[in-house]
Amino acid sequence: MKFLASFLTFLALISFPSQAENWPEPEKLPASAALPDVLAGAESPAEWRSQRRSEILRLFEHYVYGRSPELPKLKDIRVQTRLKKEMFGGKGILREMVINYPPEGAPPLHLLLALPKQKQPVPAFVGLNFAGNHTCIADPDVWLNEGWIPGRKKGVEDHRATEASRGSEASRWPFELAIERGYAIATLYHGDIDPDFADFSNGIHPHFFLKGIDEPLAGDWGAIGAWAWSLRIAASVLIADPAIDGDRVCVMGHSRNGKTALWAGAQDERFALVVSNQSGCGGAALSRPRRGEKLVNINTNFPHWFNQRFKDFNDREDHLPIDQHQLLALAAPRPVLVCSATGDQWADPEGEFGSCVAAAPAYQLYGFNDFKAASLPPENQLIDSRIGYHIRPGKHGIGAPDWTVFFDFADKHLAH
Ligand code: GTR
Repeated sequence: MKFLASFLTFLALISFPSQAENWPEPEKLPASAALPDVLAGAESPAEWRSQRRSEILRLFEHYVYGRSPELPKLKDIRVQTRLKKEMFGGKGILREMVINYPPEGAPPLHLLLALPKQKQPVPAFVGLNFAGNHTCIADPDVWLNEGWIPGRKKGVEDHRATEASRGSEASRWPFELAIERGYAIATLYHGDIDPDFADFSNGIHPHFFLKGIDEPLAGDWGAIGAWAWSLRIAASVLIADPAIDGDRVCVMGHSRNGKTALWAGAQDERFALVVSNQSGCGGAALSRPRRGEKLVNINTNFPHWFNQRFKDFNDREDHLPIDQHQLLALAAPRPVLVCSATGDQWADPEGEFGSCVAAAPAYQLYGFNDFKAASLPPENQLIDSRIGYHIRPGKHGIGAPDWTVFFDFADKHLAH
């Protein structure tokens, strides 16, 4: 079996030459307690873009999230509107779209979109939800998801949604507030493309396995990679939508979906702004300090989120050739906002803040006099430089007050 896997890896390398990096196996990488340098000598945006940025991106693919297939072309994406109606006291529109994309048989995505009713195109946030679009608003016309749903969610029986789950996560998706603020919100369920459990026989992954193999190779994408891919497909659809301002599509996410938003924003520069809400380990939080959730925790509890190589850094964080500040740096020069909560030490607010500090050189290269804060700001005080940071009191979660911070940050950075 081991021989077969090595042979298939070899085949993958010759068929995808850009995968053929000559990087050492994780166990051969040297230890360094210091954070890896963001710029590594890049002295201009041109040097950053042509060399260092792409190197960091490939390092994250290789050792952390895995490599994703090429994004489907817009002409191959089919969008059907299954719901369109006026809502929110006549001030907004609610739409739901079914998105099909290659390869043939890939699981369809369902994109729920709430937007202000107006003639001019509006800026939009797109983010993944945890349990189906029907949980994001209590509306009988929204599609009741028919796929696998995590069992611990309200109104879920045997991992299937019931009518009782409609609107159960509505507090996380303040559509009316968005409409008042002049933004659209689009959301899709991450389980549409890959249900959140450790099994690679379902969702999108098997569509890309090499013939004769039914499990991921060391460098293949995990769930976060697949979820990020679905956000990028959604971005293609939103950018092409005449109601949306395609230059102002922002990607956001909470927790595991925050890790995903950062990875999607890093790979896809069509996202004009990136928001991470309490994304923690494998998201905005640095891995080296080993506070809160550690690699060994995340890789044990969620073995399907990252690629297989990432596990080789369990309890060996110092050997990582990158750290999470470089994920933020990949958003440069686009605005990126990192939000923490004091009561969410599992996501390590200090490590999330430390990432912002260490990512700043990439922004400074572009002339942004960025992120000068040396210690955590007081609660509820937004640092609104090009890298933004905010910490609020309270626990792990997301709601209207968090979105208010996102809109304030976007207002400042995306104003025309
Ligand atoms: C936790 C996990 C975190 C975070 C969170 C969530 O159990 O340890 O990394 O992703 O779940 O997504 O709510």
